Amino acid sequence: MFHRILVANRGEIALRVIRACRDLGVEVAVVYSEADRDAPYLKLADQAVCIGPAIATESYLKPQRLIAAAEGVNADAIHPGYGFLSENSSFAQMCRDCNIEFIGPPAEAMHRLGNKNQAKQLAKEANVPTVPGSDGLITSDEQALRFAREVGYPVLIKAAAGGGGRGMRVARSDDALVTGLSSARSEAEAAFKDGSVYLEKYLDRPRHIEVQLLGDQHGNVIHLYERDCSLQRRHQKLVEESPAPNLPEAVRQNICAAAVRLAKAAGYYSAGTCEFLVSQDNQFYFIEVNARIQVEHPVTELVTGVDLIREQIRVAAGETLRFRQADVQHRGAAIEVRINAENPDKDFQPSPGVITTWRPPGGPGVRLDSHVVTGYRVPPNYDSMVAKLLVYQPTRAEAFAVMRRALREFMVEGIHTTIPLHCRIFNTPAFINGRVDTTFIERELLKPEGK
Ligand code: MV4
Repeated sequence: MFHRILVANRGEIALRVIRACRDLGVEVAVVYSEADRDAPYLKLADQAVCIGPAIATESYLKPQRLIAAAEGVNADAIHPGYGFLSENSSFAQMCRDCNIEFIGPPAEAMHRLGNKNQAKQLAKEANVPTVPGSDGLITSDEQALRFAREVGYPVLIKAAAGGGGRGMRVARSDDALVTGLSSARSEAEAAFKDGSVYLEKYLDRPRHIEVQLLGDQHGNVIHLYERDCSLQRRHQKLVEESPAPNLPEAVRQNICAAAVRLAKAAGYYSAGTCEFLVSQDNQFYFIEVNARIQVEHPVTELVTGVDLIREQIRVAAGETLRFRQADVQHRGAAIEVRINAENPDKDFQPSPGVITTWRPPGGPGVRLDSHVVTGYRVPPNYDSMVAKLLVYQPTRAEAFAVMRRALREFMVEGIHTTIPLHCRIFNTPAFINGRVDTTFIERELLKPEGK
């Protein structure tokens, strides 16, 4: 096991990793920027190291500063959390070149899966269903038009280097396809320094279902079942749950088995997620791999009883997975909502500032993952998430009741949050009945007459 881990992140995930290190009896250091200087979780680590100014490109996103911090505290591993450098294969390689273990997948697997087009090719080789699409990258307008004629409109233009919806364009006609190709290319070139794009048939109102994976460095890979993350706004997830409601058991087993096949084909280890789109008629299609621990990992921890951060650290240290697939039991229903410092009535405008009242819910079946305390100042520089509220109950209906109760208990003053929006979501019949898809939030909750 490691002697000392450096947490190269901030906020709730930094606290989550500090807690896992304590539980494992591993020493832990944490980095912080000047904007996070007074963050209360810093005191829960053995050491805290300032890595630069508030602006992330000069602190949390600066590989050399993080490596220097790790060397300075004599850490033998870095936990990247999510976001920032967590999916940067060059950073992973740089850590290992400096004899510091990167707590994540191998750099080669990260590199290959980071390109969505390559990930898709790999999926096909592993016999994992993918959305009907152009075989490989699009190199001419003629090739794109030919594909669209074959599969029919609408089609979706995707950036190979993209992910989370960046560099995507829907095209419903030849004209829109040609203009969309050129704008998607320039957007991707500007954002990722890689303008390559590919095409897919555009699926109508798909669900977003992802499979949690865990692999060790000895070739063992298991899944920890699925999460439904269909409730999103502009590719920002709002609610995640497990099991996915109304998903036939046979489809569920097939999706989970497909995810494991892909991870094995990629030589993947550590924690990771395989994302799928699931059509209205329950066909599933691989879209991308998230080569990191995700925000919503506690949903899976609740339904399986596995501490994913702890296991991620163990496998990074070279240990063999402690469970076989048959040992992983899924029980009950878990739901997570993301509490963001945003004003849902003002187009989700960020709402940083001092939290004057912070009275989180508690009681049976409630878990709150948050770095916030009363008096905490939400800095304007980073992601706006201030807490993840989770509930766990034997059934989905009971989980909904506890979530409504917990949302009512939750008192926050001084900033706006997404709590009122969640109160509405959990009283919307379509969601209560598990009829969810990726257009639900914008269709059911943010339509003009709904305001
Ligand atoms: C799609 C799609 C429909 N058809 N691909 C959005 C982010 C990226 N991970 C993939 N995304 C989508 N790909 C095809 N062929 C619809 C989406 C999509 C979406 C996917 C997951 C969660 C939310 C979404 C919201 C809008 C669109």
